[in-house]
Amino acid sequence: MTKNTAIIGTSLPNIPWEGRKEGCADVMWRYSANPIIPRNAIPSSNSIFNSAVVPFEGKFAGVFRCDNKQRAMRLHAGKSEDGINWEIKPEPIRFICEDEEVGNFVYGYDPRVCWIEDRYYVTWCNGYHGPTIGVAYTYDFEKFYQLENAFLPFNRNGVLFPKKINGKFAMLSRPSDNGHTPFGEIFYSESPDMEHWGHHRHVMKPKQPWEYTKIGAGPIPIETKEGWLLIYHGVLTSCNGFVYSMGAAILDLDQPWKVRYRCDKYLLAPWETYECVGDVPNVAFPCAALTDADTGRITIYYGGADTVVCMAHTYADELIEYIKKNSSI
Ligand code: BMA
Repeated sequence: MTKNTAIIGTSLPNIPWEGRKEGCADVMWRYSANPIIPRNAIPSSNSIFNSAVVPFEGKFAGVFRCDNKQRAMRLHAGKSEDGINWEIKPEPIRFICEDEEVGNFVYGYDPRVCWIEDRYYVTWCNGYHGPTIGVAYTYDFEKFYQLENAFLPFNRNGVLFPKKINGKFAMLSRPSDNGHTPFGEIFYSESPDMEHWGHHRHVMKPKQPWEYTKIGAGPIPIETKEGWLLIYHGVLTSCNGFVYSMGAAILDLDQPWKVRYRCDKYLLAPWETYECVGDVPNVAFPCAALTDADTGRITIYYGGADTVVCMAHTYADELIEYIKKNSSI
C-alpha cells in the first residue's frame, strides 16, 4: 500500500471501516450497524454519546460521555479491541489534581482525546462556575491527571491540535454562555505550557443556513497536505429547536486561524432514526476521528440524538476534493 494519500500521519491498518454501499453518492456515509454503543452499555447510564476514541497499544481507547440516571454528566474511560465493541468502565474517571479548587468535579461532557508528543490529552466541557474547558492527560487510560482549566467560563468545544504549531500547543474553542447558547464562533489559542493560553485569533463564524446559529470544532484536526482538515458541528434553529449537523473546513497548516476552504454544504445531518429520536432529537455531534494515512480512510465517531454513539466513514482525498469544489469562505 502506498502512502499516497493527503493525510500526513501514521498507518492504522485496523481502522474500523465499512465501505460505501453501492448506489451511495454521499461523501460521508454511516456505518450500517449504528449505533455502535447503546444508551445502556453500563448499568448506571441514561445515555452514552459525544465521545472520543484514539488508537491505543495496537487497539483502541477512549473517553465517553455517560449521563447517569440522575442525569449528571460524567466521563468514563473505555477500551476496545476493534473500535466498535467497547468495554466502558462502570465507574467515572476520578481525575488526580494537585489543586482542589480545580479538581472539584462538578460535571464534564463532550470529551476530546489528543495524542501530543508523549501522552494523551483529554479536553472536555468542565463545570467551574459555568462551562469552561477542562484539561487532563493520561498515559494508560487508567490514571488521569487534571491540569488547570484552559479558559474562563463560558466556553465549550475545546479541541487541541495534535502537534505544537510554531512551538506552542494550540487549541480551538467556542466561547459561549451559561445556557443553551444561541450564538457561537470558533477561536484559536496558543499556549507554551498547556496552562497559559493566549494569542487568541478568530477562525470562523456561522455562514450557511444549516449552521447559522452556532458552530464548534469536532474531532482533533487532521493534518493533510492541503492543511488542517477540520470537521465541525453547525447548528440550525428550526421552529422545533436546534438541529446539529457536521461540516468541514481546511485551515492553514502554519496559521490555523486562516480558513483555506470551507464546505458550504453539510456532510451529514440527522436523518436516521437514532439521530432524530432520543433525549435531544436531531443531533449528529462529532467528537473524534480515526485516520489511516495508507488508505486515506477516516472514521468519525459522533453522538446521535444525545443518546448513543455512532460511526461514519469518508476518504480524506475525496472529502478534500468535495470541500474545495463546494467551498465558499
Ligand atoms: C450542546 C452540548 C452537546 C449536545 C448538544 C445538543 O450544547 O450540550 O453535548 O449534544 O448541545 O443537545
